[in-house]
Amino acid sequence: MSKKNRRQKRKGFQLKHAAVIVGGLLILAAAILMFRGNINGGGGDIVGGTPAVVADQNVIDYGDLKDGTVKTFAIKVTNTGTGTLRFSGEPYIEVVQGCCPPTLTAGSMSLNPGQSTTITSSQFMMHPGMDGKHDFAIHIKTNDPTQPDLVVHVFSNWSE
Ligand SMILES: [Cu+2]
Repeated sequence: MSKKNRRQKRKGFQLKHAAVIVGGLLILAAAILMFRGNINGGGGDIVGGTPAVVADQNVIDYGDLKDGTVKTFAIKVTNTGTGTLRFSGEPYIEVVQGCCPPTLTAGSMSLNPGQSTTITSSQFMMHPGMDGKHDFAIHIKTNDPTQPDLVVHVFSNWSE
């Protein structure tokens, strides 16, 4: 065998190796893509589409309340859109009038189309000296492009 032949033989061997490595990487890449696809299929983001936030009530009006009456409220929020709805942060209360707002708890921070969650308040009541008219504005901030800050008002008027 001449020197030239031997060199060509080795070159062919290396090419074969490279082909095996490239093939292996392609299979690995395909496996990773399939694995990620499975994760998405298991309740992840809906890619594309537009989320839409809807609350089951936009105003809660307790009217006149006697001081010391214990109250709580729950607001059901539904994604009626076609994309995944995400809360930009925990829903919070802005005290427009009055004092002593309750705290809020959201069941879920991310909703796929058709899914709902409930925002629940802690128990609250007013006493003499902190009674009168109250207006709590509940801000529900999401990635809904047409309604990024949905506000639900909770009105109450307390007296002895
Ligand atoms: Cu108050």
